Amino acid sequence: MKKTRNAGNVHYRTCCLCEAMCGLEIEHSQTDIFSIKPDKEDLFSKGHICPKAVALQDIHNDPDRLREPLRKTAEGWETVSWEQALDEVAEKLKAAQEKSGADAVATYMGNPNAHHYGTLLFIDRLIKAIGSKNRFSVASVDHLPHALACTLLFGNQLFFPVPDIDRTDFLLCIGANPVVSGGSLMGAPGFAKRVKQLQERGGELVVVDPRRTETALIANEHLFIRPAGDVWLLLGMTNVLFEKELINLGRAASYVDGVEPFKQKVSQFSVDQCSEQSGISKANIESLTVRFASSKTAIAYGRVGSCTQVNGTLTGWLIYLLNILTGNLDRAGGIMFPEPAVDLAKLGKLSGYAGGFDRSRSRVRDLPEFAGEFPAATMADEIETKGDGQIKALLTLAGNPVLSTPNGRKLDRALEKLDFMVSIDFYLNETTRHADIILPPTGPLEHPHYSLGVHAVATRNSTKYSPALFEPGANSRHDWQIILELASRLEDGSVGGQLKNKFNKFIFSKLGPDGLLNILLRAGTYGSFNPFGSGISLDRLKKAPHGIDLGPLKPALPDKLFTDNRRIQLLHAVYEKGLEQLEQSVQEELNGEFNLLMIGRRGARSNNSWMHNSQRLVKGKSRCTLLIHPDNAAQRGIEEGDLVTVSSHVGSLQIKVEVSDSIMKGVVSMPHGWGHNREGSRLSVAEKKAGVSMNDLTDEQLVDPLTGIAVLNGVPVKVESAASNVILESNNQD
Ligand SMILES: Nc1nc2c(c(=O)[nH]1)N[C@H]1C(S)=C(S)[C@@H](COP(=O)(O)OP(=O)(O)OC[C@H]3O[C@@H](n4cnc5c(=O)[nH]c(N)nc54)[C@H](O)[C@@H]3O)O[C@H]1N2
Ligand SMILES: Nc1nc2c(c(=O)[nH]1)N[C@H]1C(S)=C(S)[C@@H](COP(=O)(O)OP(=O)(O)OC[C@H]3O[C@@H](n4cnc5c(=O)[nH]c(N)nc54)[C@H](O)[C@@H]3O)O[C@H]1N2
Ligand code: SF4
Ligand SMILES: [Mo]
Repeated sequence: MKKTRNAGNVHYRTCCLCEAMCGLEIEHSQTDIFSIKPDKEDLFSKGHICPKAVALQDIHNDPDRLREPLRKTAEGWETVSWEQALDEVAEKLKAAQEKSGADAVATYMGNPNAHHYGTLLFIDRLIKAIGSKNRFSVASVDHLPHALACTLLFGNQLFFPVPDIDRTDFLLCIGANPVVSGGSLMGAPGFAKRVKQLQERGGELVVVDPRRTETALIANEHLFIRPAGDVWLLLGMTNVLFEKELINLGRAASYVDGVEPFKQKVSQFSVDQCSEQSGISKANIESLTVRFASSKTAIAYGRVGSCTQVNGTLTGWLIYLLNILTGNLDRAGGIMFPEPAVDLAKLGKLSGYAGGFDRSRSRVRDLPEFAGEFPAATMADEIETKGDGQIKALLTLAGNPVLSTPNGRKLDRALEKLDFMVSIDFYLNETTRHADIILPPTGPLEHPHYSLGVHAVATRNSTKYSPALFEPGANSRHDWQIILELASRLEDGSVGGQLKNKFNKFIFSKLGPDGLLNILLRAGTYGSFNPFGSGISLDRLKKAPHGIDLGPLKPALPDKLFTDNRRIQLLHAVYEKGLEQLEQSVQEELNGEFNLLMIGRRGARSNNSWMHNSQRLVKGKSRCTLLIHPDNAAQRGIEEGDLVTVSSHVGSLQIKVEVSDSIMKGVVSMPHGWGHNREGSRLSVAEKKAGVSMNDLTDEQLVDPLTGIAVLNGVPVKVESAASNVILESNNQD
């Protein structure tokens, strides 16, 4: 049926998909969306938008999106009522714990949770009600090294210094591609435009990446770096700082400890050695350091490529140190701490989520806990290895670990061995197909939105509330409602416990996320409980559909530090150990079979693993390709568009190649989040453009041993022509 336009219905909201927090203008009727455009008046994003936001309507309308709880039976999936589904889930989880102990139930929390204030505000109750040590999340395939550094340096894993890109003179971008990603731990809509402004004011952007990325293309300089060589570049740079007496802590000198001991530790690495190991010439390391240190203001920034790699833990830390040693922490144009309307870091501290490291070890591989979680790279081991503490049941919440964690095939097999699995998710996908019960929450346009998590990492202070666009169906539940329903069914059954439980249930479900948000806004820096005052409150936000600007980032240290003594200690045991191990490590020559290093690549029309069911995003030629340097292609007799076999220590797959000198010699790149052709999923569009999963090649045993952060970049692989393979195989059969 042709849609008729009903002009006048315009809804403003913040896109919930990534950290750029773009303001959207959605033209709609009661049931249909006519258009999704940038909200030019949005005070934070100022008219920026990307193709993914337009696809929000496809998620909303997707016939494959689950709208009722599903239960797996021998004959296939059947729909069940919410009460029945929730009761059964609670019963099965309790049974697993009664039989095998509290740790028998594991949880895995995925990326979209970071964008849901309802989940962020209420998840603590479910975690505590389950009370298991076996907790996993996306942090250990994402930003764990940054979060650990923030814990150790600044006292809180949620207290991130963010690049003040609009006032800087120099931006050093290491292993991030914000032109495509929108910035991460750096909410930066319209990044390319902001780089142009930086260059117009005489500043520079330097990109360090094994691929000439979309961000590198607009940079003043791009340096190819050997995968995982960043730690050497950074050690080289800090050494040059010391040698050339360019250390200048500025105001931070009064609250930073450990500069001298740090100098001692790093001086054992010569700049020559650093150059050799990173693949960046000594002259380039020196020039970069001098330019960085002599810029009026400068930022060193790193993301996914800098931390999901074998030296990720040290790299994440050294990036912050480079800022501190050059006086760029907590000053305009450097890295600064946002002052959000609701302070996530303070909330985290209050509820016991400020960090904590190595307080326990994982059972099978002895990997350290961080912030109460074990590395996702060992989840399959904990399911498969018998003994006390073995995982028997699993709850996944907004996560697709089969496609997003290393050696996804191993996890895929392990999930089949569970006694029980429940997924809170609205897609029947590669992971949730293993569940016994799926509890689907409302879709992205059916609930209000407040960027509680993302305001905390934004490049400017602002606040905005978006109401729901569409009423959720009568038979649907929000994530937070599902979480609370499950929590109350799992909470302590003693008399005292029951009373507390009833009280909690009453308070929380009465207030809901909005009631709680209102209290937190009023209690926050910009809020007030005076009903006649002008302080920020939910009511005030509701009257400001384009958001409220709260100004540029402001200096906040040392007062806001979460460390016990309000000081920053540069050196910590884990980093000292890392430096010792690094000194002993000689870079292994890539010899024998697996002689290329594979890295990742995010695409503008892709959002991790879960938006490929939008025809609008996946149409056209496949973007799931392997990038290879012309020399490496020629050596293997491979040409543009050929199908090749890529193998690693754990698996092998076939993929088409793009031959290009935008990728460094010796390195290949493919995107993650593809591989949608698994039996039993229900993704009718994605299945036709399935692609292959990069994480069928990444190795779950390959982690940075300091923290267990997964190695998703710098994975040794072999690439050969699939055609020659076929001939070889048929030759063998002859
Ligand atoms: N379009 C789109 N946007 C997204 C997402 C998405 O899937 N699609 N995902 C969102 C999420 S969850 C996140 S966390 C952010 C991530 O945001 P970014 O980190 O900005 O995004 P990536 O594309 O992963 O960038 C990593 C870069 O590191 C490079 N790299 C790989 N290995 C190394 C190395 O050893 N050293 C160095 N120096 N560089 C290396 C890669 O070539 C790549 O360019 O993006 C968010 N935004
Ligand atoms: N090789 C490689 N692997 C990577 C990366 C890489 O760069 N390279 N990047 C890593 C990074 S940075 C990240 S963040 C992870 C992502 O890893 P995950 O979080 O495990 O995976 P996503 O693809 O984000 O899947 C999100 C899931 O949540 C569901 N979902 C979406 N919205 C909602 C909602 O509102 N409520 C609920 N309950 N469910 C929802 C989707 O259907 C999907 O199943 O992948 C990591 N894996
Ligand atoms: S850049 Fe991020 S926030 Fe902005 S429209 Fe795209 S997905 Fe949404
Ligand atoms: Mo991420």
